[in-house]
Amino acid sequence: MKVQLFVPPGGYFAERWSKGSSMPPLGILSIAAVLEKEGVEVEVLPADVLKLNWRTIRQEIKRAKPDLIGVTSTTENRFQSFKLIKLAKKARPEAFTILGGPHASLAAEDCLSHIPELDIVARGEGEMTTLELCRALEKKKDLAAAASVAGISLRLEGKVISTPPRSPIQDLDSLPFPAFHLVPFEKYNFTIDVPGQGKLPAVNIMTSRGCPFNCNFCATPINWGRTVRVRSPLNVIQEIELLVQKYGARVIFFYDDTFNVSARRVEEICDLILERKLNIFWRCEARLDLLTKPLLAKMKEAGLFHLSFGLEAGSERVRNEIIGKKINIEDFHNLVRWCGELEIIPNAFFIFSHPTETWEEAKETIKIIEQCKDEVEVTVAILHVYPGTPLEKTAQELGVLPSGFTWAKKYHSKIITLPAAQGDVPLFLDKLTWAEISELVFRWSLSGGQFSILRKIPRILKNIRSLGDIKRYAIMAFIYLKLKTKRLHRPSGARNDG
Ligand code: B12
Ligand code: SF4
Repeated sequence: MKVQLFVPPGGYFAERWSKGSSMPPLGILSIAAVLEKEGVEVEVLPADVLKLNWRTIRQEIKRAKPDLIGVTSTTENRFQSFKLIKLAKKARPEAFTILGGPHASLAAEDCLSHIPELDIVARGEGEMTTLELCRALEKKKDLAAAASVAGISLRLEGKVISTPPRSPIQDLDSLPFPAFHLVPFEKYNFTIDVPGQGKLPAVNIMTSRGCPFNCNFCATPINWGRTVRVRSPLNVIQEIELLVQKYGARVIFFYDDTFNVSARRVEEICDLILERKLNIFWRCEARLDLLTKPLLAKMKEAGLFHLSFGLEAGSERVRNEIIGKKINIEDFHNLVRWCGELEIIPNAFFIFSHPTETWEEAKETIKIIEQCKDEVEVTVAILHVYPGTPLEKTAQELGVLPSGFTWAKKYHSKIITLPAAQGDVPLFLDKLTWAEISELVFRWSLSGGQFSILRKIPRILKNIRSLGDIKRYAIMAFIYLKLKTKRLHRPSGARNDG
């Protein structure tokens, strides 16, 4: 069996994330590592950094003559992934096509029902699924042979069927490290600015899978499960040593959904970083209520300089009852204070337009942002709907996703998207008007947030598809100008606490 695994061009990495943050795709590199270890011939083609276009992708497929062609997908880049699957089938009809990643996992039947060129969807973890598929298809080059493999959906005799879910990999240490050597590592331009050090070469790493929490908009508890599986501290350190020694990493970005789910494990990782004098800087994403000041001090000593966490909403009702975040505001303020004392950059995530969120409640969020903007790096987003999440069900009930909606079709007149911002992913709008949402976003950006409407104008114009889009962007422009004028005419020292 010969396998080719693709990151599609455009979308995911190539556009929004290309300037200094393009990073290796850990998912398909982990699959490739397992295949390689088991003697299956595998190639990884990240079309983004290899700058492959549709023509050169076709040539690569014709050259390699693979038996299985796999593509990774997120909801944001799904149309590029679908296009690649279609192209692959056309270029090599005798190969099986397979789609994996968060989007395909959570919308498997939707993908298979609408894309005839797609043979298989891998749901959830792809390492063992792909290996077992190779073994099954090697024995018999017939799609029916794949039906014995757990964790897939496929089309058999015109009907989409799903095999039972695959049990999660319990021992993550048993997996080889991602096959970084299969991608042109030097082409990844991932650097991170470290205070006092400038931009340093960085690498992404995942040390756990799953999240015990259950926020309504999040794909992780469904995709990875609510039982968290963790790699041992030693195994993590060995990967960091490889990244430092072989790939020149100076900054490690722990992308775990909840890096600090076990305080003890974080402490042990810190101890090993210090004992082995790795001399790295690192950042991570954490649950803010699971941190204590002593643990944070230890993390700082081991190189932590930047800490991201979600508060999501200022209103306690919205945060805890609607989203299910279960976070107290006191824990947020304590953490911000500790970060200040320890010289760690706190980075808080907020989202506007939750189900049932009123204007008064949304203003509680902007009030917190304006209060803490000098000490905290703030990231804001408008709520988007992703497949498989509890929010998707709410969106269906409220008609935000109309009946007949499919993730596989590019344009649906009843869906509101901001293609110039977060791709073709539906926005969730409930109680807030578009003018109110625009005001929230611009109040954040005018108080120091990084959102430049001027920079986005060419993309906005390129992506306009309907009268509704024109109306929404016009409202945004009007609100922006109104706030900007108000700001210019405000007496110095006046507070914006509306
Ligand atoms: C790192 C990361 C990023 C990085 C990506 C860098 C990179 N090169 O990977 C950056 C910062 C760019 C990013 C951006 C965004 N991200 Co992000 N990101 C992540 C994060 C935290 C880790 C990804 C990762 O490395 N996972 C580890 C690997 C091992 O897992 P994996 O990629 O899923 O792969 C496994 C399986 O999915 C499967 N698989 C994957 N591909 C394939 C292919 C085949 C053929 C097969 C068989 C199997 C298979 O097998 C793999 C091994 O088990 C995930 C959360 C998570 N827990 O995964 C969110 C996540 C992927 N991001 C998400 C989102 C929403 C975003 C943003 C929209 C955020 C924003 N507001 O801007 C953007 C959109 C980017 C885009 N255009 O798609 C969502 C995606 C939901 C969805 N339905 O698509 C996730 C799941 C977070 C969440 N909990 O909701 N992200
Ligand atoms: S948003 Fe974070 S805490 Fe909430 S379920 Fe997702 S990964 Fe877990």
